[in-house]
Amino acid sequence: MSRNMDATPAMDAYWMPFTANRQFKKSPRLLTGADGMYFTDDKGRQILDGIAGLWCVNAGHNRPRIVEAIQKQAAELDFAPPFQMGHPKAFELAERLVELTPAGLNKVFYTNSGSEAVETALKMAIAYHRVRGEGARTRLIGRERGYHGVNFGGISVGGMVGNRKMFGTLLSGVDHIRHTHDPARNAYSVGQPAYGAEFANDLENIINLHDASTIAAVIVEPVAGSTGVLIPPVGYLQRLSVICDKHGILLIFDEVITGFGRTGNPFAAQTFGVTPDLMTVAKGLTNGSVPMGAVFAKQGIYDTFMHGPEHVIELFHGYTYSGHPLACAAALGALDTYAEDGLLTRATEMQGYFAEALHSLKGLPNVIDIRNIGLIGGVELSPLPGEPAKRAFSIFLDCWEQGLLVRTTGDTVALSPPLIIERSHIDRIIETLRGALLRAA
Ligand code: PXG
Ligand code: PLP
Repeated sequence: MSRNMDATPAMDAYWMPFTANRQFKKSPRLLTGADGMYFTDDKGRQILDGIAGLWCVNAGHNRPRIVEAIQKQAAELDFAPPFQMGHPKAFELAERLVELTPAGLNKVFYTNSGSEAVETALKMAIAYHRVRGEGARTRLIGRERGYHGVNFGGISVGGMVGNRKMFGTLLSGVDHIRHTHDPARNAYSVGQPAYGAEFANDLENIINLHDASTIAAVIVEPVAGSTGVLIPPVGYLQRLSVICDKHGILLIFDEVITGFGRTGNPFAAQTFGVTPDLMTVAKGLTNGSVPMGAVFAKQGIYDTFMHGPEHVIELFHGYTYSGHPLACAAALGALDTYAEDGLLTRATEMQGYFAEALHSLKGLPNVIDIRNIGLIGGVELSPLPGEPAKRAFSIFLDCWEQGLLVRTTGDTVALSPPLIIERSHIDRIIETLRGALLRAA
């Protein structure tokens, strides 16, 4: 049976992720092409990409080096088993990546997504302590409003209620520190908010409750993205790191969103001057082109596992597609593109203009806070009474009609444009958003 490829496709069978399926299927938004800063939709409209796809297409869409690398790799080596075997690009990529990471984070473990990177990091942390003879360190500490993907470990340490409440009892032995969002003191901060380093002391309270000898790791996003763009207060991450070090607890930074230039450096760890013990990435690793994630580990963590008979597998963990040849080729193409265009530090150049434009939305109807760092922006709206998230979603729909893609989470509109963005694009994003906010009033 043939299908009419020009018409809207049948939509019954596909159960869409994180989507209001029934509403979408009544009024679909279909993307059919992309280039640079723009998507093309099925009606031939150009849509300005205000969110780098989903915080991932950092170099813009369809970059030639990445496209060619994928095409060439597919024709050369489609798949290589990753267990007890290797292929050259997996090693080459790891060497290239550890040139970019903060000093000390020089081992790379491949996954296929941010969610898998998170599971991997959590398992590494628990196993590391066990191998060292501290097998009682099994507790994992996350943070309220954290997002660490959608697998069981990630939603257990995560702190987004909607992502947790439907899924039973989750992992046991997990606790949470408070989030750092404090609009009473920090509303409309430009860049890092001044107040709230003391939120890190929550970790001391948790240690007092459970004892450090039971705690394996703490995981936080340096900048919480999915929960509505929460920027770490000045001194907060430093304090968290000091407390972890004092008590032998591993610090995990989840840099799935912040990695690969988003905050003005290759990694947010560099922007904030704090090096974690483990660091998860995904998204920008391949410029969003082929699914891939990774965990970076400190040398000492890797070395801890490298004991015992040499023929024995040191870490019983891995994915069929860990270090997939297409993903490695795409990532190498992405790193070349980032280097050639200077993109991993470009947010530093653009953030001043971006911040000023974003904060010009202050005072518009229903705007209650504006937050920014690097090329990340958040505009928080007051919720419609009794209908949380609806106001922001209506802004999203209006922007889409005007040819701009933004992202909303709760009642926050999030921006994370490709790092190739020019001032004229920033102007258009902000003016479109301004119009939508005025129309929604
Ligand atoms: N950790 C963090 C910090 C993330 O932002 C993940 C883990 C999971 O990655 P995968 O590749 O498994 O999705 C993410 C993903 C949004 C949004 O709208 C953000 C993500 C995913 C979906 C939506 O903010 N980030
Ligand atoms: N389920 C079954 C039955 C499998 O055989 C495998 C892998 O061999 C998996 C799940 C895990 O798949 P992946 O390695 O792609 O995560």
